[in-house]
Amino acid sequence: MRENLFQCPYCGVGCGLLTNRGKQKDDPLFEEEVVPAELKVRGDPDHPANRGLVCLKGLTVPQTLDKNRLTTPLYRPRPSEPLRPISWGEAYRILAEKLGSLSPDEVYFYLSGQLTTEDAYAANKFAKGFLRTNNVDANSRLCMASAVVAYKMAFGSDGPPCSYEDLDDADVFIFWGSNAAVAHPVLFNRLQRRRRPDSVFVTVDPVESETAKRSEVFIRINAGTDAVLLNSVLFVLYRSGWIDGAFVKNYTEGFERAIEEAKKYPPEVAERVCGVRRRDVELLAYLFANAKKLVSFWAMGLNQSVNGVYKNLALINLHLATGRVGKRGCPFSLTGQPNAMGGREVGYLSGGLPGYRSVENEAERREVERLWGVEGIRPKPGPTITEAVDLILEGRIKLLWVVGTNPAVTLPRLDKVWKALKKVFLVVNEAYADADTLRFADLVLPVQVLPEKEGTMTGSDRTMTLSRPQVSPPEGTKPDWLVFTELARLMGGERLFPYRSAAEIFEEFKRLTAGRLCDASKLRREELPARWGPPRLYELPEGGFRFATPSGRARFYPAPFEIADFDRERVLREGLLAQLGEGEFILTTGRIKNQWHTMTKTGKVETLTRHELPPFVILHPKDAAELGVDEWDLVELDDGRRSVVRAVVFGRIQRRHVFTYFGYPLSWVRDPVNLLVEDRVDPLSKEPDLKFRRVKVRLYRKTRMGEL
Ligand SMILES: Nc1nc2c(c(=O)[nH]1)N[C@H]1C(S)=C(S)[C@@H](COP(=O)(O)OP(=O)(O)OC[C@H]3O[C@@H](n4cnc5c(=O)[nH]c(N)nc54)[C@H](O)[C@@H]3O)O[C@H]1N2
Ligand SMILES: Nc1nc2c(c(=O)[nH]1)N[C@H]1C(S)=C(S)[C@@H](COP(=O)(O)OP(=O)(O)OC[C@H]3O[C@@H](n4cnc5c(=O)[nH]c(N)nc54)[C@H](O)[C@@H]3O)O[C@H]1N2
Ligand code: SF4
Ligand SMILES: [Mo]
Repeated sequence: MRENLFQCPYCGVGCGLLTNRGKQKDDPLFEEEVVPAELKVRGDPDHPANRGLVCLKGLTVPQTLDKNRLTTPLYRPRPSEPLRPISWGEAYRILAEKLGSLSPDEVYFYLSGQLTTEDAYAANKFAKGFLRTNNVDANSRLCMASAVVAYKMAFGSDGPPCSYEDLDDADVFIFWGSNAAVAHPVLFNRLQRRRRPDSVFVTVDPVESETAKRSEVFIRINAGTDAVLLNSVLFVLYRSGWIDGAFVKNYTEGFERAIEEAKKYPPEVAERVCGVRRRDVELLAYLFANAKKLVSFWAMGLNQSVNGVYKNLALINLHLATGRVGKRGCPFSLTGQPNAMGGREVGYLSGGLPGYRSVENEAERREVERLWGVEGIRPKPGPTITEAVDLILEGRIKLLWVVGTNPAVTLPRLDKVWKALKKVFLVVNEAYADADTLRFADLVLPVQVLPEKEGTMTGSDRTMTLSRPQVSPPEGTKPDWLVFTELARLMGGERLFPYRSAAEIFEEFKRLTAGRLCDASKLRREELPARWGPPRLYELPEGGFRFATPSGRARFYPAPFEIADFDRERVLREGLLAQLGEGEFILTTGRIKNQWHTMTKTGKVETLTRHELPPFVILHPKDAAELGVDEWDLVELDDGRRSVVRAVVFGRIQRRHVFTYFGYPLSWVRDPVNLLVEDRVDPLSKEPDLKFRRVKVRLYRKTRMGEL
C-alpha cells in the first residue's frame, strides 16, 4: 500500500499524486500528522493514468484544504432564521426524526461523481437498501448519462471498450465536442508527447478551443447539429465503398437500418445544417477509412443535448462501420469527474444497483437484496434530478439531501431550482462555508475531502486508485460514508451498516461486483492502482469479439437528428443559422482551464485565479461589429424570460454563436448562465440540453478594460 498516494480529486483522467508524507509507515520521513501548508504534491511516475505528469489544478490541491472550511453542523429550524452551529448528535437526531416522519417517496438524494466509491456506495445503500427509495440521482445525469445509455445500447454495457494503452500507438485522434486540452490536460499532454509527424488531431467544436488550436484540423460546427455531420460521414463511407464488410458481418447487427437513416444526410445537408465544408465531411470519412488506428474522444459537446444519445450512437456507428473497435481504434467517452466511473459501478443513478445492475431487472434486484440481506428494493427507477425539481415544486418531495454537488449553480432552469431549494427541507454535506447551495440549506453537515480521507475512485479507463489520507482533516468533520453509517445505526440499521472503516465498505462493494462485467472482487486494495477487466473489454483472447449484448454482437442504430428551440424540418431544409432573427444567437457553454466548476476549491488558489478574466462571453468579431460592441463591452444575453450580462472577448467561434462558462459562483455573478439554460432533456438518457439555447444578444453597456 502506497501511504503517500492519492487520486487527484478533479477530472476523470484519474491521476495518481504523491506527497512528501514519506512512502511507507516504516519510512523515516513518514509523519502521521501533516498540515496542508506543508503538503507538497507531484505526479506519480508509476501511476498508469499519468506516469508522472500532473496539471496545475492537481499541483495546487494542498492550497484548497485549509480555507473557509466548515467544521461544525449548522441548522435553522425555520427558513427565516440564520443557520447556527449544532452538535453532530443533534444533527443526526433532527435527520432521524425528519426521515422517520416522511415516506420514502418524499425523500430525494442528489449525489456526485466526486465522491469516493465508498461514500457513493454508502449513500446509495442508505437510500435504496435502508430507506427503500430509488429517489437517488447524481450530477452524472448532467454529465455522462448519454454516453452510458449509448454504450449500453451499442455494446450491451457501459464499460469503456479500451484503455489508455490503446492511445499510445494510434495515429488519428478526433476530439468531438471535447476540449481535452483544458478539461483532461494530462491525457492531452500524454498524446502530445507521443505525437509523430504522421499523426493527425481533429477537433469538431463550435468554438476554436484550446484543443482546436492544437489540432491539425478544426471543423467548426453549428452547436447541436453533430448527428447530421456524423450521419453524413457514414453516408460518404458507404458511398465510397469504405465499409469494413467483414467486421460488420461478423460482429455487428443493424447496419442496414443505420445506413437507411444516414442516407438522409448527404454532404450538402451537412454543409447547410452544420455550417461545415463538404471537404471536411470527406476528410473525416477518409480518416475513418484509412487511419492506421483511430481513436475518437467525446465529452459534453455530444452528451449534453436533447440529441445526446443519438449523437453518441452516430459516432459509435462510424467505429463499427470501419471496424475501429480494438486494435484499429476505439470510441472513447471521456468521463468528467474523478469518480463518475465508480458511480456507475456503485449504481448511483436512479435506476442502478451495485455491480452494473439495474433495479428493473428482477434477478439482479434479488441478487442485491440477498447480498445486502434486505427485502423490498423498489423495482422502478426513481425520478431524475430535473424531474425531482418539479416534484419538489409540486410538494411531493419534501426533503432533499445534496452530497458533493452544487445545484444552486449547475442545474438548468435555475429560476425554478432556486424556488425548489427554498421550498424543500435541504440537507447538504459540504466542505466549504462559501458553497452556493448552502444559501438555501436547512441542515449542513461538514465533511472531509480528498486527500484528508481514505477512499477509492475509478478513472476514465477503469483504473481504480486507493487514496490514503495525506493530511489531518479539520476537527469536527467526517467523511461522507461515516455520516450515512452513523445515521443508519441511529435509525436501527446496525446490521446493514456495520462499517468501521472505508476499507470495510470497499470489501463489501467488491463482493457485489463478483461475476459482473466490472468484476473487482479479485483486486486487492493494497495493490491498487489496478484496472478491472482486460485492456480491451470485448476482444477475445483467441481473436474476434464478443460484446455484452444478448447476441454477442455490437449494435448499429439509426441515429436521427433532433434539435430544440427550432423547427427540425426547416433546419434540415434551410440550415440552422438561417432560422435566427435579428440579434439572435445560439448560446453554448463549457469549461475554462484553471477552474473546477463552481470554484469552491480552485477559486481559493491564488495561482489559479490570478489570471482569470472577468465573467466573459466569446463572440465572433464580425458579429460584434454588427451589434456595435467592442471587446470588453458588456452584453446582455436574453432568452425572453431571464437575462445574463457578460463582458465580450473576441474569439474564433462559429458565427452567430456565443460561449460562456457555466460555473461562476454567486459571489462572482448574480446571474449564472443556467438561468437561461432549459431543463429539457434527451428522451433516452434524461440528460439536459446544457449546451444549446436560442438567445438575443444586445449591448448592455460600453466599458473600458480598466473598469472591469
Ligand atoms: N479545467 C476543468 N477541467 C474539467 C472540469 C472543469 O470544471 N474544469 N470538469 C470536468 C467535468 S465534470 C467534465 S464533464 C469534463 C467536460 O469536458 P468537455 O466536455 O471537454 O468540456 P466542455 O467545455 O464542457 O465542452 C467541450 C466542448 O464542447 C463544445 N460544444 C458545445 N456545444 C457543442 C456541440 O453542439 N457540438 C460539439 N461538437 N461541440 C460542442 C464547447 O464549445 C467545448 O469546447 O471536464 C472535466 N474537466
Ligand atoms: N450550462 C452548463 N451546465 C452544466 C455543465 C455545462 O457544461 N454547461 N456541466 C455539467 C456537468 S458535466 C457537471 S459534472 C456539473 C458539475 O456541477 P457540480 O457538481 O454542482 O459542481 P462542483 O462545483 O464540482 O460541486 C461539487 C461540490 O461538492 C463539494 N465537495 C467536494 N468534495 C466533496 C466531498 O468529498 N464530499 C462532499 N459532500 N462534498 C464535496 C464542493 O465543495 C462543491 O460544492 O455541472 C453541470 N452543469
Ligand atoms: S489532469 Fe485531471 S486528474 Fe490529472 S492532475 Fe489535472 S485535474 Fe487532476
Ligand atoms: Mo461532468
